[in-house]
Amino acid sequence: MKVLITRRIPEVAINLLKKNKFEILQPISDKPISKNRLKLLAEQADGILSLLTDRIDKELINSLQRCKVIANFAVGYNNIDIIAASEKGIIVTNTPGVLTDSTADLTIALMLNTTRRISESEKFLRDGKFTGWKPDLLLGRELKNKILGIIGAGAIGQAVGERALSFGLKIIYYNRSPKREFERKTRSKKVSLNTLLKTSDIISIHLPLSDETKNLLSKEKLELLKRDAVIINTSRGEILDEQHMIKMLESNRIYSAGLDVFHNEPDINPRLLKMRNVIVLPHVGSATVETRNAMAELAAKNIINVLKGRKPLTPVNHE
Ligand code: 8YV
Repeated sequence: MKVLITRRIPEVAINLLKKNKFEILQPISDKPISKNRLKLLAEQADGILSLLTDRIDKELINSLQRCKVIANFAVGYNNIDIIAASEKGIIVTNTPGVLTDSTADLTIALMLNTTRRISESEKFLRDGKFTGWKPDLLLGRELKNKILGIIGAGAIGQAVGERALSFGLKIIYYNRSPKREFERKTRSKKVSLNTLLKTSDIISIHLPLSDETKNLLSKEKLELLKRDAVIINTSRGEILDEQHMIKMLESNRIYSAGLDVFHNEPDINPRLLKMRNVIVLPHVGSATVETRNAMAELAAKNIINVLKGRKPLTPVNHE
């Protein structure tokens, strides 16, 4: 049986698949695969190991001849038309759990960076502007006793909350269902989205992108934020109205933003690059050696399981 791996990923996945006697179809290039090439190779594949940079839409899914499983190398799967896959009886899997800690760590790094102006301070020094210590040089804000609003208390949101507790942050969260164990551990409280936006000093977004969450933080919702609020986003750019957030940052209506995700990646709105109070990162939430290896391994195991007639480890659709 043949498995298409759409782009170069850690060797561990390839080794595992080969050990299980699968033939690998893999374009050599490290660039995202073109639409045509994807279609051509996918037609021959029994399983596809896809990346967030591949658009697996209805048209592609309907053209698949023998594919039984699409294993996405990501926890998010907004690049795949799940309904079309389910209709065709194709199992889709993702990589939850293994990237929780790396993404939560990066979220905290962005919180510290924005509030303590780390990137800005470093640039200041590198630009030769550090001419001597001053009592008011590059003053930031403390985390202790500030209110952190976690939007989406899934695994990553909760891991952020647990870390935030040790910085003295007070935690509130917005989620469909209450998370009692998380509340107990972090002394946090579930609130409505509006209350969260109105009361948080820092908001951190941890929702998957779907029709319901797209533009959840609309212009109107963003306007509920406190005057000096900080926005952290390590989930998906499209969850908020980026244009409006930019306006709020430009006019200092909010304090700062730490962003790992954007609308139209990798084409970042140039206005974001000009502001000193914005930290921009190239979608590196899960970018550690350990995590990327674990993601590759989990994706490969999902393919192996399905193609050997076993249950997938982490399915996102159910037969
Ligand atoms: C990855 C992510 O950087 O898992 C996700 O949903 O956004 C990140 O972990 C990316 O998806 C790798 O393909």
